[in-house]
Amino acid sequence: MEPGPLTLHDYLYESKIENDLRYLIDTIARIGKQISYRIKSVELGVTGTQNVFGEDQKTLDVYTNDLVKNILMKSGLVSMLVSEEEDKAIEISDEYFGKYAVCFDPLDGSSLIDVNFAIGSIFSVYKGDSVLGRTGDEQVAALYIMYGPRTTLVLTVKQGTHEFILNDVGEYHLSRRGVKIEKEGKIFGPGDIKACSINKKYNELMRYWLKNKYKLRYSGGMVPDINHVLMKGKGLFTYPSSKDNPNGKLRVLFECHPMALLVEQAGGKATDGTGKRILEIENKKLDQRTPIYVGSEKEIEKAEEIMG
Ligand code: AHM
Ligand code: MG
Repeated sequence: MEPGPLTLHDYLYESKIENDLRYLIDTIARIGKQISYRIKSVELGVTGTQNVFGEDQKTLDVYTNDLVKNILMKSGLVSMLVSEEEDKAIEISDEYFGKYAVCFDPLDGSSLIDVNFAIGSIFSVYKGDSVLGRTGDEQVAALYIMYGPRTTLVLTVKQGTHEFILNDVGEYHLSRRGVKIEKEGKIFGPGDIKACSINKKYNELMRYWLKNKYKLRYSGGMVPDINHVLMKGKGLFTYPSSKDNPNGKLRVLFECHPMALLVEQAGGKATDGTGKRILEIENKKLDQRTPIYVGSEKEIEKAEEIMG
């Protein structure tokens, strides 16, 4: 009999990572299945509650945050949990205390739920029981689960970046092994273009893309926008600083570090627009933000030259 396609479970086994990290990623993947199902079935709407950044939370935000929290805190695999939706780290009781610290954004791009655009859950994993004082380079794994027409899981355990597709019977199958980002690619995903009205350099960068006939691919969700760069294997995504957001909008722990690791593991670049690698940024506080430029090496260098 022909062997079936390689599953996430097979891949994790083959990668020879520590058993507990393997169980942790398997557990997160199972949570992703539940979220994927809920997105299709749950009643949408704003709950009236706000997250720590003063933004409205949708019903699904609350559901996904509670789901991730409740499953991981009792998994026996986690020592510390930090959610983008909460201002303090979630404590793990002694009986469940495990080996890994996990930062997560349970549902990134939640403002896109009501228009039925793709959204995603992002996870960043560190060994040990702390995340502050550490850099993105210290992550041992990063992944996102993207809920689009199909549900995909894109993972790195620092052995390249790989894509898995969730099939009808609830298995993740390896669909792309060793995703690669080329050095150049005329595709741009410009976050926060309203910043162009006051940020002259960002305005100039936008004009460069338009003049040089780059293709616009921007959905307003960081997960699908960076997923586009990864799966097409070229282009760039940017979210700059602006007068309103001097450090940009996107959070280091929950969004920038894990996405930067996935991009670098695919051979791309991830910087803050001034040449500093995102993965070298130290986690100083839970709600830290940074401007971000990710994608093809030469495109990032060009963007830095114009922004510099
Ligand atoms: P969220 O974590 O509150 O969902 O915000 C993050 C999202 C990113 O997915 C996206 O790149 C960015 O916000 C877009 O924000 P805006 O439309 O405000 O420029
Ligand atoms: Mg987010």
